[in-house]
Amino acid sequence: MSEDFSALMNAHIDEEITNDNPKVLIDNEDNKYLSNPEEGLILCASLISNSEQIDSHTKRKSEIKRIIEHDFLTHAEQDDNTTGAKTYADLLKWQSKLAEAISFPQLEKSYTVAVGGSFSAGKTRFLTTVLGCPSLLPTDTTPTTSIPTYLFKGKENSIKALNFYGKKTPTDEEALKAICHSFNKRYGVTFSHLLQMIAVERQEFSYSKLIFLDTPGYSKADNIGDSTKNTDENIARTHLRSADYLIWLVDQQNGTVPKPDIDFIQSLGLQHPVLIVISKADKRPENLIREVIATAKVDLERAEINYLDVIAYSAKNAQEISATGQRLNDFLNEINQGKTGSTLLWELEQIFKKYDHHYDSKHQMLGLTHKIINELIFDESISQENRKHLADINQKTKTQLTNLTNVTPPNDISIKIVGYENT
Ligand SMILES: Nc1nc2c(ncn2[C@@H]2O[C@H](COP(=O)(O)OP(=O)(O)OP(=O)(O)O)[C@@H](O)[C@H]2O)c(=O)[nH]1
Ligand SMILES: [Mg+2]
Repeated sequence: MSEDFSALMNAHIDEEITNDNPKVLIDNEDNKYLSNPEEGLILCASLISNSEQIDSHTKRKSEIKRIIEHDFLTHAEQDDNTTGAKTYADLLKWQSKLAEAISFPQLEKSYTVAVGGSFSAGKTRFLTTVLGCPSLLPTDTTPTTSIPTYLFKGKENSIKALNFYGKKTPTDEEALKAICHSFNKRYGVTFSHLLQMIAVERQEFSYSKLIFLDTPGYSKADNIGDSTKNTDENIARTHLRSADYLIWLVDQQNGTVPKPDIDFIQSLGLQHPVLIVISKADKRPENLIREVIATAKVDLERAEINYLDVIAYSAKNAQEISATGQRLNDFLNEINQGKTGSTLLWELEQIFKKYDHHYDSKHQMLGLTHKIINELIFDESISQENRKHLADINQKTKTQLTNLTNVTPPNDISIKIVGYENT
């Protein structure tokens, strides 16, 4: 057996946590969820539990799930609409967006600004500093934020962890440190497969009409492998794609925006130009930081990235280095407008419009064939035998046209999802 294969087969032994495993012993951090195992257990139990009550929202969500997974799939299977698979994938994405909007209604009222970058680029510290609460979230030199964290100004000070069953658990800063960091350090467990998001609401945050999103570093070493898994890279990509605006952080030690970052940004297909921030600017003299900014601009232009600007920022000193020294603030004030309304209905309409397009063009094509054959049948130069063939073909075309009109119109499915006709 080759060395590599043997290592692979014994991977579970390497990872096993025993009393001798230093992973268990290294962390003596003063966190009540670690020092008091019962508190830790209560927190874990509540994070993993299913929603206790089936409220009207939960019922409606499962109804929509049934319509998409049963009604739509049955319809698509009986039909030859080649866009069925794509439409189904789009509907599933839409469904999870809807679930997020139901659990977290603020998302539909405000624009989201996501902060992305490689692991330990300084995303969390940057965001909490810009929002005026520097020590709110855990930051560290080891990977920390595996769960997308939404931060927004609101009427109360609260932290809620939302699991994949839709259950919200009110938590505190200490619990957040345990979830994002200490449990991992002590026991080697992460919660990213259980928690879909953490929502942090604070009265004192700046920018009342924006929702900020702190994402996991996309480039953690343990992400390499199965691209279908819910790795930090996939979590980051999904959330960064759905955000309205993106701020991308690059640690100043890179000297420019590294190629993997450029590739990742390009893969997001952004709707708005990205603001690039060279982070930890206090670690280099200002003139060298300005050189990094200039190099980054050249490299971004060469890669044809649509960027708003490149600035540098020190979260340690809460200070920006740029042409005006105010670029970040100006940008955030400019987009701090609030949304006029939810776009979910519109998005659903677009999904079905593309699906319907297949029927419209097929209808047109069959109609045209029918018309042309009709004209040919009456052409005197056509032999009796050919006329009979044409009549057969015409009959088939007619049947196809009738069948097309009889297929459950997809419109019915969209009405079922929405609960009324969305015109
Ligand atoms: N000197 C200095 N250190 C910083 C600055 N910003 C972040 N750091 C440090 O860099 C390390 C990583 O910071 P985080 O904010 O946790 O980085 P992150 O990008 O959120 O990390 P992950 O979520 O693990 O990907 C921490 O030790 C921070 O204290 C800065 O502006 N100056
Ligand atoms: Mg972080």
